[in-house]
Amino acid sequence: MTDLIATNRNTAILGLGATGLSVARFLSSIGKSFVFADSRTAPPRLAEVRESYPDVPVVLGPFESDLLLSFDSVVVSPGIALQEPALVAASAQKIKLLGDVELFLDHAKAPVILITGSNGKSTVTKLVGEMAVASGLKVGVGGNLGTPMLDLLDDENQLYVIELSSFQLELVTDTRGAISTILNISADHMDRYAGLQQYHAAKHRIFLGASQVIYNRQDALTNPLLSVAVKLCNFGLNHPDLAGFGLLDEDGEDWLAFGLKPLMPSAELAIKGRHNIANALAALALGQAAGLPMDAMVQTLKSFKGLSHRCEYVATQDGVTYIDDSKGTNIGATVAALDGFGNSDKANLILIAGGQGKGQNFSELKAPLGKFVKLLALFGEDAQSIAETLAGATEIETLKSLEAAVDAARAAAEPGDIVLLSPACASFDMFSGFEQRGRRFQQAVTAVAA
Ligand code: UMA
Ligand code: ADP
Repeated sequence: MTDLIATNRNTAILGLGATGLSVARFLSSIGKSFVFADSRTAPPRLAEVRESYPDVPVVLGPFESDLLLSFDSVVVSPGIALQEPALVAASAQKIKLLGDVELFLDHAKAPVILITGSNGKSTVTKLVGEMAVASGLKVGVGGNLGTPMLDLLDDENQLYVIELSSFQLELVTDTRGAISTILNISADHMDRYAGLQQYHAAKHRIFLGASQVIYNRQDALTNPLLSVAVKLCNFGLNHPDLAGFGLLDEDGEDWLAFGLKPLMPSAELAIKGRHNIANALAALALGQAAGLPMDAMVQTLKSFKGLSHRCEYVATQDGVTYIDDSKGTNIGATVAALDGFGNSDKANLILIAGGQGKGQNFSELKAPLGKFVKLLALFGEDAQSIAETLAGATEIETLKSLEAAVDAARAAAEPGDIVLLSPACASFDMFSGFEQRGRRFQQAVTAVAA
């Protein structure tokens, strides 16, 4: 560490991932010097860092508790918990801890929409981005979705649509007049938080300093505790109030509506499932808050087919349909997928699940499993403990790999059934991320037909 103390650089970037590298590019662009530190001894992007920043000191390996005490500020990557002793020590010494969100909001010159929630963030972020494009705007779309937000900064942008995780929100103190929403809250990342209350508190930081707030009127955990000065709008799958988005019954058909005004039949949405109707309503509310024209937004809802690995159709083989919901990485998402595809008259689903359970309480899956699922094929790090928790809810097999789980599902499926990969778990025990897990599922399914 002495090498760090000896430098005259006063900003440390913690984490050599997508965020850390975007922060480095940004600080370089405004002429600021920095050092890097990562708690891993061989972070995957180390070679890239050495090549791009040959003169910048890099400290690797577990953070020592006094690592950061010589800096004025520390930009913390979202994957690093604030309970890390080096960060606790720095905070106690009044060293400024910040995330990429603060740097981004300090420098964004166009209106910003901020989107968080336990599920549906990426879908809504992409949808609002497409609505903005259809309205003729130059828009930057990213954040937790993939492109780090600092890489989106462009003075020609007319709008930013940013997905935020609870991790990214932990250090946010002022969103500087953003249009902010929490789509829904159900337990996730319980391996990082002491409980739902702490996770909820992190999410609610998205409302600090917001100019307009959109909340889910059917999910009390999303309701803001705010002063009346902030403009509020809400959405939900029930009848809308006069200033909200919801569903109206028009001659026996569900229509998306704003107040008393019907906008389009829900059957014409290109994205499918009840949860996606909620996502569409949230996107309309956000777009309206940003001044997007209703016509362009409705046209987008009729054409936007959704993102890969979110309840994505893969194939039908021997009368059995295969669905890839690899992005279903928590119980709430998997329950939404089971509700969407399940037949409550006769169990028709074979669910493939498992991976890293992130400290969730899997007994919440018992009721939907009993209702819709004829076989649960489990694989991955926490398969055994999940199987023990769910014993008796339905038939359960524990398999060694995703491919073996697909084989077991295929053997159990009958014509008319649906094989659904919706793991309710993180993928990092076996895959680089949910995308790779989804691709491997699709390969295992289609390999048989080839
Ligand atoms: N890590 C260490 N030591 C370090 C730094 C990181 O062990 O010093 C580990 C973390 O624990 C984590 C991994 O490295 O396992 C990556 O962490 P990171 O903070 O370096 O991540 P980035 O590469 O910067 O990517 C982050 C988001 N990742 C996380 O929050 C874990 C990406 O979201 C996001 O797309 C990217 O910034 C750009 O904004 C991914 C994600 O999984 C998709 N998000 C979680 C989710 O959606 O559930 C929150
Ligand atoms: P996120 O970015 O929050 O993970 P995504 O839009 O990528 O959300 O969707 C992830 C998964 O969550 C989807 O595969 C789907 O099963 C589920 N999902 C999407 N929207 C909702 C919603 N509004 N409520 C519950 N589950 C949802």
